[in-house]
Amino acid sequence: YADEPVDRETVRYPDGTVRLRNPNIELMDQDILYHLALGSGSHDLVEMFGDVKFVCMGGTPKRMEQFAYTIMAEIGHKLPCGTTLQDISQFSYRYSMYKVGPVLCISHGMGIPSVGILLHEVIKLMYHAKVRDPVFFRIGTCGGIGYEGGTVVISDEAVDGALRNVLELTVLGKNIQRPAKLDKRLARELKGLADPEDPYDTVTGKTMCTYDFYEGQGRLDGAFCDFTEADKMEYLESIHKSGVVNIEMESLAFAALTHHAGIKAAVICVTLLDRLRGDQVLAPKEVLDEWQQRPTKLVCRYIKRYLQMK
Ligand code: R2B
Ligand code: URA
Repeated sequence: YADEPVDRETVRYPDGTVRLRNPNIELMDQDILYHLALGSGSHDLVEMFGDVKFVCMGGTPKRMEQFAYTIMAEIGHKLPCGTTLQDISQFSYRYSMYKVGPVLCISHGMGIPSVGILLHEVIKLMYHAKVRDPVFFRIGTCGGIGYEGGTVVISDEAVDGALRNVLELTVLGKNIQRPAKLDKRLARELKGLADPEDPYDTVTGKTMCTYDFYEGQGRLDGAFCDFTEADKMEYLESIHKSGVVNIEMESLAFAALTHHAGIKAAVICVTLLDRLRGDQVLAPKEVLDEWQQRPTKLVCRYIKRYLQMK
């Protein structure tokens, strides 16, 4: 597969706006972003989204709505009197999208196929809206490998269940591979924003991304299980030795598709449990809710810094 760095001219116009690596799109009369309930013919996408700088994605609609309100307070963004935030993609009944000034907050659902479809449409949205050099974040949850629940993990690399650093996709009956690379500098900058006073650890490492939550993550508690506890522990210990610090289900597509588009991206997840100690997510709901705020704090700090520097 092509592993050369993405050449800027391939992915940007001279003014820094996103250029698509698909010649078909500019030849179309209109492009319908079906799963977002938006279209280049039906909406003025430049007017609606031209000022976007950050795209923040996370699994659930509720969490992304909460994140939108949090970032609104953090950056002091005001809504017109008497209005509330609207879910722009409400009528897709698939994903939810909120816009707070330069920040777009979108739910991506669970797993590589769901986040993959969304990324195709959001990257096209960046192109139609003529957005310049956007930065994408995934704010999520994961299982820790050797880290207790509540630890924040910044990914510096994404690998699949067999430790391969590529996203594999079957296209026209052939398997193609795209390198799953994240922006290491962005990961370092985020790590630098962790507060030593935080009552939890923030670590950086390799993230494993699987196609399943149960058997695919070596859980013994799915509806099916054809391996033993000893097999599971041998696998988890071996990936731990290879530098894997957490497991989740979207980073591979997130890293590969943003890298292919030349978009800077980072993945920040909170661990819900230490997989070396168990399989079930046992923490009470209020604790889980508080833990899930932790990755958002880093992203808020990053966005605020950027906006203050402008
Ligand atoms: C983390 O949490 C979800 C599974 O519970 C999945 O979307 C992921 O990556
Ligand atoms: N999300 C995952 O994908 N795995 C876990 O163990 C917890 C959250």
